[in-house]
Amino acid sequence: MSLKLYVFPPSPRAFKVLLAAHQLGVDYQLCLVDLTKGEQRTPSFLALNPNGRMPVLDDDGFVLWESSAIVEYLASKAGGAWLPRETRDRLAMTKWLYWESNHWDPACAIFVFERLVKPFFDLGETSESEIARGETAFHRLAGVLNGELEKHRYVTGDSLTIADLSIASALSVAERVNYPLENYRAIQRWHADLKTMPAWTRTSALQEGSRA
Ligand SMILES: N[C@@H](CCC(=O)N[C@@H](CS)C(=O)NCC(=O)O)C(=O)O
Repeated sequence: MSLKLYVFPPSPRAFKVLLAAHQLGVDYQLCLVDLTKGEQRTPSFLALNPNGRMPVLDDDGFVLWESSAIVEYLASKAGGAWLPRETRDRLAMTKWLYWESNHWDPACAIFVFERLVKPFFDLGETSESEIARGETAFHRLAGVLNGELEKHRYVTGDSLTIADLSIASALSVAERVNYPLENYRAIQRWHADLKTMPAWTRTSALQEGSRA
């Protein structure tokens, strides 16, 4: 198979590209980048991504890093309505991919680092001041997302898009990192909805299967 995804499946950022591949029906070969063994720092991996981070896509020599770029590429491979042709329609979706990369992911990453990565790599105690910083950022963003999801079923409207898949991926570890989601009923409804998708189940199985 020519399309390869270099991933560490326990990570929500790996979940994002794997979920997109599964939901969009894009075949791929999974290439494990075991972060517990430092495989992101090997010369062969750094030749693919000089940032030393996964996920990375390699489609027959075309190499992409940054998970949102990978998800967009998968959408272009899948065709159909996954990557809207009309500029305004496309950007109404793309803005959420930027929002996810620039705001949502960094806020969620605080919880993931403090409550998942630290115990996983034995990096010390959870910092309550970091969790407080995460909560401030999270509430500001969750309020925005919840408000949109009160208006329609999915993030951009009544149809599932790659924006939903990207933003929801941080929630793949929601139970374990305990995001403060109690007051966001629309996010809870949307998350529960996405969890019923066979692609979500398949991606979760990969995430769970490679947990230490
Ligand atoms: N903005 C990047 C973030 C990628 C990223 O930070 N990946 C982390 C794991 S979740 C990584 O590979 N870290 C390895 C390291 O920093 O050594 C994306 O969305 O692809």
